[in-house]
Amino acid sequence: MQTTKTIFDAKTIRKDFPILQRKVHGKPLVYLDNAATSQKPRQVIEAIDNYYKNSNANIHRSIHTLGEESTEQYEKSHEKVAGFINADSYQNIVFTKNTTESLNLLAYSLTANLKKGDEIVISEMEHHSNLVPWQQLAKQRGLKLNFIEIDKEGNLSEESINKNINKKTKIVSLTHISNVLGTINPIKEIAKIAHENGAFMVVDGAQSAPHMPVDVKDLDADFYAFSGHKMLGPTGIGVLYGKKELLEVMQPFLYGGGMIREVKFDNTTFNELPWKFEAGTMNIVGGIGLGVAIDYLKKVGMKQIQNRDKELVDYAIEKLKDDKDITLYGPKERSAVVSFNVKGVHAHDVSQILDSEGVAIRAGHHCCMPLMKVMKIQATARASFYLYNTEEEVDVFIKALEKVKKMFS
Ligand code: 7TS
Repeated sequence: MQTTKTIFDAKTIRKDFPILQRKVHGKPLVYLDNAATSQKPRQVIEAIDNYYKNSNANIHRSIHTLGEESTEQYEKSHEKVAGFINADSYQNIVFTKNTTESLNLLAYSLTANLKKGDEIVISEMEHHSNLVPWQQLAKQRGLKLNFIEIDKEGNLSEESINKNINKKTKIVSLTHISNVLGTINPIKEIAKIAHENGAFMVVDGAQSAPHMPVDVKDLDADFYAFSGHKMLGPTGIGVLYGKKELLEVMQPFLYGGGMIREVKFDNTTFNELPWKFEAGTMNIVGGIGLGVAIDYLKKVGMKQIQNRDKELVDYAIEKLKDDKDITLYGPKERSAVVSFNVKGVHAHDVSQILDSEGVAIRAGHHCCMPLMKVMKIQATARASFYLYNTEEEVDVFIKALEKVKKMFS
């Protein structure tokens, strides 16, 4: 049997990312802030350039060559996204601005029938974009927002899952992977519990779509939200996957051009899926760029990317775990994220000193202020990896941390 195994070579992959050639403060850039946004390969950059140079036109309206080329490319991207997460068709794929907008869309459109006292379940580790929309909705509509607790290691507590999801629960909305702890949540098992209780399962896939193979059918997610910019695509393009029968009955989130079938002075009928949810001129080039990013990720292989992330994260943790000046956060089994603090040094100072060595990490609350409160800390420093990172870069990062410790000793 012929094998189609791709040989993973970060050094070759790096050549596709022009930005990785640049220097910061005279040092080679070591980009370890991938959980915030990924860098872009030249294939994506060139596709954007090529689109504006050759095919730019609005979609779904003009019957001229450019209009048709543009529409075809944009629609094709929906198909690519559907294939990437094993959705049935492009009709399950709504393009949005980002994960945040996808989740807000749900907070508006999925909740029309909720009554006072109905419950929504999220967790203590949610990003603000999977917390604030539900919290504000709960306040406005008299709903109850419950939080699944995390255990000491940084996993969702099984006991708390079972306690919080019950017959009063209408929506369970959880992150697949924590952007702070790297925890990989057992979504498939939780979706089963949600469904047994008659609730919808919403998944925040901002950190999982870029880093692991995702099969929305296997997860049995009712909705799955993610952002193009964290997975080699451009900023300003995001995705909301939804089961067709649910999207069909949901009211649109935004009204206007493009999302209609027929408008009369006193009534409007809406377009078919997914266009019903894509009002106004969309981020056409962003959608096309995301399609090219997906081509790139598929060529490398999501399973291989997941394995490579694990190699890098294990390598970094192995170097940090016995250091008495470093506190590490998060479970052993994790995605490509290492959150930590250096004894006696604020995370922002850690980040600033690392930057002087060319190393880009993020420091702060990572848009998870309630999680910081649970962990009884103000902030963490966070290194996050992706397919173009190397062990040599991890070594530079570790060496830069030595400088931090020396400066503060
Ligand atoms: N959900 C999770 C789990 C995230 O990590 C992020 C972004 C979002 C939602 C929001 O994505 P957006 O594309 O709509 O902004 N996380 C981060 C981060 O960890 N650092 O910067 C952004």
